[in-house]
Amino acid sequence: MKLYMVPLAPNPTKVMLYIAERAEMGTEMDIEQIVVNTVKGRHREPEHLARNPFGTVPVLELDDGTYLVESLAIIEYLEDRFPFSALLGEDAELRGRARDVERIIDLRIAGPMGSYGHAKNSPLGRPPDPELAQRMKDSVQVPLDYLESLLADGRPLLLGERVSIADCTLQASLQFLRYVEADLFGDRPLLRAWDERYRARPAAQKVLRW
Ligand SMILES: N[C@@H](CCC(=O)N[C@@H](CS)C(=O)NCC(=O)O)C(=O)O
Repeated sequence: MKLYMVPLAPNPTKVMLYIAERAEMGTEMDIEQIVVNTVKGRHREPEHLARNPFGTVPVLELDDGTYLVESLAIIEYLEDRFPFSALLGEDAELRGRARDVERIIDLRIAGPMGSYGHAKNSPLGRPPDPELAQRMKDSVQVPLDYLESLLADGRPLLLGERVSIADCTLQASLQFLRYVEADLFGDRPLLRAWDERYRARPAAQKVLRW
């Protein structure tokens, strides 16, 4: 299989973290990672549009030459294909909770964090937009409080002792914020401690560059 990706972007990074976490647990998936340079606009060129008409990354090319173009669908496909020691957890409750927290992060935090980063200090050269930045900052307060409250029982990771797709999705967005030298955690010591703990993991050390 081949994963078309670009290192800094959150959606590819969450899949890369997932693959690295599985490798640390002993599941080698044999996925070649190929950079599509989005800064140079390669994702909008015919070669990439033939893989994914929406022109986004990540894209997973399966062994039969077909493609998956949604990051969560890619992760769930890999969970199904390599079920031993998978990240979602063994029973329905664990899997439900992992998906729930991952969706909250992706739908309520990741998007606004990306927009906030671009509004503050866009690596794509977009002009600063203080009004948008403030709106995005406001919109992540309740979901960040929710994550802080999850960690209040002393769990080391977002779902407990075991790493989950929620950790991968949140950390992928945080890397982008670090790159643009922005921070949205505010006064949330448990999330800050989680961030340090997660970044010390071998999988994170292998994938994260910022
Ligand atoms: N829903 C898609 C979103 C993919 C996406 O928007 N990827 C971004 C990088 S994080 C991208 O390719 N942006 C380039 C563009 O939209 O032009 C997923 O979860 O994979």
